[in-house]
Amino acid sequence: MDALDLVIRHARVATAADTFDSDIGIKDGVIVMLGKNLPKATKEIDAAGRVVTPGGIDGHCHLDQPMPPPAKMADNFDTGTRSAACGGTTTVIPFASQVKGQSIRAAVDDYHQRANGQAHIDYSFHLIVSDPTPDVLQNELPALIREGYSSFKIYMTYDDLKLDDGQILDVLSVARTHGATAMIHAENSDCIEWLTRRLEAAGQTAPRFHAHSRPMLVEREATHRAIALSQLVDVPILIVHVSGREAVEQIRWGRAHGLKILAETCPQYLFLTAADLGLDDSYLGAKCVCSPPPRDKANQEVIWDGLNDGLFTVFSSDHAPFNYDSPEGKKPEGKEVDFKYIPNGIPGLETRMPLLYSEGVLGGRITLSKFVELTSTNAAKTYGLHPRKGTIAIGSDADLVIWDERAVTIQNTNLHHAVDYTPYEGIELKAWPGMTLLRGEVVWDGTHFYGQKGRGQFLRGGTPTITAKRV
Ligand code: DUC
Ligand code: ZN
Ligand code: ZN
Repeated sequence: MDALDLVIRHARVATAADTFDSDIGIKDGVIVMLGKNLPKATKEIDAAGRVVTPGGIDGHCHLDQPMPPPAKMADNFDTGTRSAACGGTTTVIPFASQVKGQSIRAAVDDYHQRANGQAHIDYSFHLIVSDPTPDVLQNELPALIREGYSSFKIYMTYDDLKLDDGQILDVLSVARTHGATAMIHAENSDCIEWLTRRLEAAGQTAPRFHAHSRPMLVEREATHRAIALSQLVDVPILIVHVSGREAVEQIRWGRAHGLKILAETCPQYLFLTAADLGLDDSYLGAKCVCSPPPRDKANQEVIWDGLNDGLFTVFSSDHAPFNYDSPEGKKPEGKEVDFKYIPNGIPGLETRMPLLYSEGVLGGRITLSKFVELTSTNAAKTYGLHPRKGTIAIGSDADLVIWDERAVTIQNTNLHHAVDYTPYEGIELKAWPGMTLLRGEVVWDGTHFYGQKGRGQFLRGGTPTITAKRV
């Protein structure tokens, strides 16, 4: 064989299965050798004493997704993937979102235009199905699944996106027949509307009341219903962005009954609480308005337990980037508005991996292998990207993170997204990616970002290779 392009020496390699000491030999962007004393390569990196994990896969993030005006996402594929890379993520899966009345194909074509030549890291697409017409169900979706758009999100809330139970059953049937992964946003829409009307009537419209309009009960009820709908169709589902105990209990119940319920959670449910939406009527709480809302400290512990014991299969950011001080963001048309008009979502692509590595692995809450499983391997398996992505193995893409265990304080000025705040400002971490490699090339060295728009490749999704285990 010709000389290796790159050897990473003396790495403490972590996969979802194992942790072992090895050199990593890379040729043409692919891992071709693992072992000690690998032959000399054109380029060498000494990773002595440092952990090397697979690059992160953020299986739930929103980039340059068309929004109802005046809202506009702050990150596009350029700034979003730049930020992801600097936080150790090498693949993102944002959403091609169908607008009601539009074909999904049109949404996919438009989304490719937005991504083409812009991404610094690899990317795949989920679909959002908001208008499951007969043509969508019988023709469009099956064709798109065959072409590698094999996962889609459906919503039980949000007027412009939500499906009723019959529509959900129709869409789940397509997922079953054609082997796609259905992700479900589980909150009861009618309860949210009813509570919102009551809060408005009482003049309770500050950002913090967003959390009051979406208590855990509304997530619990919808989670239970989603599980029942999945059981009726006999198809696996992935409940996304699970926030706390009540939804967790429903998922545990489903799993205990042998139902195929996968689950995702996000950093905001470990590191934020409803108090971050404000204790008074200050508008600053708008920065943390997301759905479901963050809960309380006790619920954070429930989420940690679920990460540790395998209830959660994936840990994603749900990065939904809106500037705080912007008429396109949290202040629509420049105004401090009632909570129901605040665009939902918080930024988190860059901080997802460091937060979980620092507080999870170094904080002694989860093992290194569990970290790899949650941030990379299981997303690759869920969306049909494994083993090309999501592991450190011969034949896999050389998407790698070399970790620096050092004190870092999260400050928005040091992040690389285009959002004017981070909800995690001031949190002290014990680690940050010292180097991120995409297919063998250094894209982040701990200080500098080596961007190359268009370096990121589009990845077709495939058949899931993960099953929900009893927990
Ligand atoms: N909730 C979502 O469902 N999507 C984006 C952001 C959010 O808060
Ligand atoms: Zn959602
Ligand atoms: Zn989302």
